[in-house]
Amino acid sequence: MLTLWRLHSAPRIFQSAYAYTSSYHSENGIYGHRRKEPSRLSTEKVPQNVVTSENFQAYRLTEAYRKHGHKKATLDPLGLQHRCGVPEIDLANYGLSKDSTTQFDVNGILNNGATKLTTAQLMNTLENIYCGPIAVEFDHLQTEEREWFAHTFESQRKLLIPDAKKADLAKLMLKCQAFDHFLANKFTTVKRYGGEGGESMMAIFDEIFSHSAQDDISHIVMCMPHRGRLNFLTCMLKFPPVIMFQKMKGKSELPPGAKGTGDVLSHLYTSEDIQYHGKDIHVSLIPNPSHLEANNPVAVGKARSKQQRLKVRDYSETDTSGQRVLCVQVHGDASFSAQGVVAETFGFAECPHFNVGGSIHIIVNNQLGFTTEPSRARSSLYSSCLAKINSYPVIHVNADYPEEVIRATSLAMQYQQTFGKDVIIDFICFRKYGHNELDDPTFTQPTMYNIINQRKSIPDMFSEQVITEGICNKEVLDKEVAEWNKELSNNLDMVEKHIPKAFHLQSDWSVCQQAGDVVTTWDTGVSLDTLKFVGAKSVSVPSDMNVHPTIQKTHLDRRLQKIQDGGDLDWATAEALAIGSLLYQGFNVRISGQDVGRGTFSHRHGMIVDQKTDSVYIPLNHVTDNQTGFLEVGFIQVNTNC
Ligand SMILES: Cc1ncc(C[n+]2csc(CCOP(=O)(O)OP(=O)(O)O)c2C)c(N)n1
Repeated sequence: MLTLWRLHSAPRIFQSAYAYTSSYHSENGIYGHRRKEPSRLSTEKVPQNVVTSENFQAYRLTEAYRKHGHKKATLDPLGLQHRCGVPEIDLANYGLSKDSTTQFDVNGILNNGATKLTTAQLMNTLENIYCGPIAVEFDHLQTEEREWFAHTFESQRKLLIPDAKKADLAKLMLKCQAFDHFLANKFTTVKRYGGEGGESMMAIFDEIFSHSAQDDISHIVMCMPHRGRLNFLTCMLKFPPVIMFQKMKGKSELPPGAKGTGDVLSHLYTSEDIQYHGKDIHVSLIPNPSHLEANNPVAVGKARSKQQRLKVRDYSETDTSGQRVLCVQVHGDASFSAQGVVAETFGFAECPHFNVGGSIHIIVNNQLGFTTEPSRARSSLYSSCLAKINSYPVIHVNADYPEEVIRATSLAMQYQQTFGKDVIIDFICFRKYGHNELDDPTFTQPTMYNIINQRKSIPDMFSEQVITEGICNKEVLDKEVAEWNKELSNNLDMVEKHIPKAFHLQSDWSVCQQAGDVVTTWDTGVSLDTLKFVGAKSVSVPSDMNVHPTIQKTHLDRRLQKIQDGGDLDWATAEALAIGSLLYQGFNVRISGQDVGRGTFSHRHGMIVDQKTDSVYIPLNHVTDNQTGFLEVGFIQVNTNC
């Protein structure tokens, strides 16, 4: 458990956070809704020394960095993001020169304690604050929030993280890494969606719990997709590894005799009391559905119903300021920007009877959605841009810097607690392996994985840092990992004997019944010769193409063999025959969605990526020389023949 560390005791001013007076008919009070006071809507406070003096240029430059500094920030641990220049922060635009010796009075302009700065000093200070491993987007906030944000971010930018906290974090991340290594060794064929490349997300959770304890939050409701979920469950939420191991060995998490097979490994969930700073916090990590982001509104709804039970916020007869219940929503970068339910949930976030006083959003941004790159997954600059529909602030942070991750989280918590609104942490990391560990990401991202395969892990880098800084010695860290490995081994030994307890269809759910079986039959008919012809074409590529050797062997060669043998066809081949025969007859076909080129289960390979050039070839668009129907992967096309 990490030590007490309080950055800032922010006053709660929920009642002034709303810009517009609600015209809701129940303004005088109705169950589950309390009227919010209108915002002060103060006009922007231009510092006095600016209005009257030559400091105006310094003020304008500072404002430019506040707005545009994020575009220059060093956010990508892989260094792959192509960032163009940021002319908005060029000194020349403000009539300033680096070489000038004139000193500006920045007291009241900048909030980091500086008073007199030359142009060069001011620029360096602003670069350090706004263009480093944390970047903030807050220009779109309402005025009082914007002022608060600039002040808090600038004044806390370099706040020291206590040594004990750093040591604890190094241990926590090493445990997280050791857990992945343990699973990789003992369960070689299991899809675990490991946390490797994003281990510093544990720093976010830890900081949220730590702040929550200090802010008297007693209940946290969380939703979270697959990535790093098993690590979080075991390393931080005390989930018994033995149950996980049983699941990995093909056993059900349900007790013997229970009707049902349980859910998949990455959907396991828990409800647990954890202790921080001597206080209990009840954390519910709700079940994870396959359908990404579908559990977001469920988490918000659950948080609200807890507020009802505890009679706080909208349900309190006296006090609306106490939070007590916090909703934390974890997302993937591709799903956050792609899934409509995220926007829908934002749509309700500030509405009467839906508002929960703000959620903390964490986008675990590993810069890939399965096989899909950001440029093909969204149209916005950042995955997080959707949050601006409600004018929520966004804090981007580079996962390679765990201390910065703590600072980013602290800022997010302070904002949410101060204004009772949502805030987004865009945690930019990477994915050490494929979407799951059985997947080969070099099929589709050869260049990116060249970089990933050559770099050090985040826990190892941070451990080296704390050792070098003399905060912790190697033996202590090694011992921590050894003890954890022993605990995991002991749990593994218990797998055969452990009997899980029933937790499904209990209490309120006892009225539910298991669904019966469903049988589906279908029929189709295309001539065998056409199918054989199309099938062979679906795996033909130009002779000079550099095909990934695995795809050559397991996809192209194997399918050709199956077609020749005339049997034992797999799903993807059947699909290729169906699509190909339509194209052959002149119909267009489009498949829309992320990963449709390669296929979610690495089965389709409708597009083949050249291993040297990253260029893409779609075999089914070359079935005949005079082909008129084409396959389109990933895009929408308006055509009555589709
Ligand atoms: C609604 C929905 N569409 C597609 C999928 C298939 N799918 C599973 S994970 C995944 C990629 C998600 O990418 P991202 O949100 O960035 O999370 P990551 O896996 O990279 O952590 C996809 C497309 C799904 N589970 N749910």
